[in-house]
Amino acid sequence: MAGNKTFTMIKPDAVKAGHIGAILAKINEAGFRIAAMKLTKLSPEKAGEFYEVHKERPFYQELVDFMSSGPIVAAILEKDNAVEDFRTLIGATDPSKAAPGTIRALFATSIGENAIHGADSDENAQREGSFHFAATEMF
Ligand code: IDP
Ligand code: MG
Repeated sequence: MAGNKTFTMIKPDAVKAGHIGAILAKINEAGFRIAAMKLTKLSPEKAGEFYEVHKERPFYQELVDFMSSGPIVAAILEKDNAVEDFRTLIGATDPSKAAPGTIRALFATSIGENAIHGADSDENAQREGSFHFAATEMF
């Protein structure tokens, strides 16, 4: 059975561009409840650890540099079928291939600086949520 929680980050490009409010509005309109949320900044070490699964990919260093370049909004979101429905809401990794109306189609500028992260499985949503939040910060 699909789980009801996912993990997201509004990435440094979208925070810098002033899109936090507009992105949260899309998330609310799509029926997600905010279970945890904070404005924070990843150190290069923490960004490297978060994206460890990609460490053999050619874009790894670029991704770590970008994700530690400025503040992000980290959040745990709740909804039935959360992981899959949130991936649909954010759209394809490459914004030029993202469906119209998706968060990446609206706010991303490139395949690297693509505005938002969404966990890709229930297992990763759990791992990524616990990476960012203590149990006392989850509601
Ligand atoms: P996803 O975020 O849609 O799940 P992944 O393949 O898991 O995409 O890649 C993680 C992140 O790495 C992407 O969101 C994007 O920021 C970055 N990324 C992915 N592919 C490229 C690329 O070809 N060049 C630069 N950055 C990339
Ligand atoms: Mg991914």
